[in-house]
Amino acid sequence: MLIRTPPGWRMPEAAATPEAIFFNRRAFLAGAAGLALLGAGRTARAQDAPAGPYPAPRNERFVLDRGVTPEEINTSFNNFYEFGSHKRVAAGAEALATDPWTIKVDGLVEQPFEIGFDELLKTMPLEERLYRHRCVEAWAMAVPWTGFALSALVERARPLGSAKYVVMQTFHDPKIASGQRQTWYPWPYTEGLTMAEATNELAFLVTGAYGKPLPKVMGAPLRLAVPWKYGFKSIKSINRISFSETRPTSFWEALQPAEYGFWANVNPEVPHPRWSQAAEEMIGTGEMFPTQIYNGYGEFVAGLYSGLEGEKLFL
Ligand SMILES: Nc1nc2c(c(=O)[nH]1)N[C@H]1C(S)=C(S)[C@@H](COP(=O)(O)O)O[C@H]1N2
Ligand SMILES: [Mo]
Repeated sequence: MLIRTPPGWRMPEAAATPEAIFFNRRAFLAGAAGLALLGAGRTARAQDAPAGPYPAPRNERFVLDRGVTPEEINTSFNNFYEFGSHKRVAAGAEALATDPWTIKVDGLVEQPFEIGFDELLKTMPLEERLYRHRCVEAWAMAVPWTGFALSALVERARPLGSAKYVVMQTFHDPKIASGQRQTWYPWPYTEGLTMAEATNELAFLVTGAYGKPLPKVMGAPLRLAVPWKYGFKSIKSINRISFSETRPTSFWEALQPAEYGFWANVNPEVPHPRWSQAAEEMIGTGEMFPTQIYNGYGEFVAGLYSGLEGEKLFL
């Protein structure tokens, strides 16, 4: 059930201020207002610029064939079942406490450990990447993510040779997440990748979007982006990363194995029982594009699947 974009969301091109211009204008206004208020008492405003690593330098290797989805669309049309099985989950997601946040790294590693999100942010090589995202419901978006390669965290975890899969989990807290009171769902949300997928350069752990920290509804403080797979693989609000010898059963696979498999690679020729995958609609603008194999990222990932033709690689 693709939810149609309400006409009110559609913005004239001119109203969609590119983020870079917006930031500059805001910084200018903040600086000007600050100077006016503080008078001669302070010599520089630079020290009051927002702290932290945003915006991070852009990795130009990843280019888009379409416009970036407007930020306000991206934070008002979401899948985050912890906060309900509809798209208007942003207000509910504000209940999630993301600071402080700890990520547990365990399973088949030399030494299990916990790491604070702040520590990750300070020590991982942050960059911005423009990625497309393709939901199995046949909608798509294009997002400037900030984050770091999942491979960098895998390296830091020092997995044992016996590890074959990386398993990621979301928090479980039914007190604040109304969706988690629906006990027939297999909480916590779980996803997994093979080690080869997790260490592919496209696999990205996201800490920010649109040059800012990630909004809660988009999966703060840490979510995955694996753009060659259907969107449900890109797990949000990760608090545990485990290494395992056995293939995990992911959230949607546990619910509907015939509809949502482990691999879930995008393929326009393999329809979902309820949605053709031949084309996609960009949220916000309603533009239609033909869907591409591996969502257009075949040059990065197609090689991961040679020899696996017997697997149910798509859906
Ligand atoms: N923990 C968690 N992660 C999740 C989901 C979810 O319900 N819970 N939904 C998935 C689906 S189906 C999609 S399409 C994307 C949506 O990401 P967005 O809301 O940032 O667009 O998140 C994915 N990650
Ligand atoms: Mo999705």
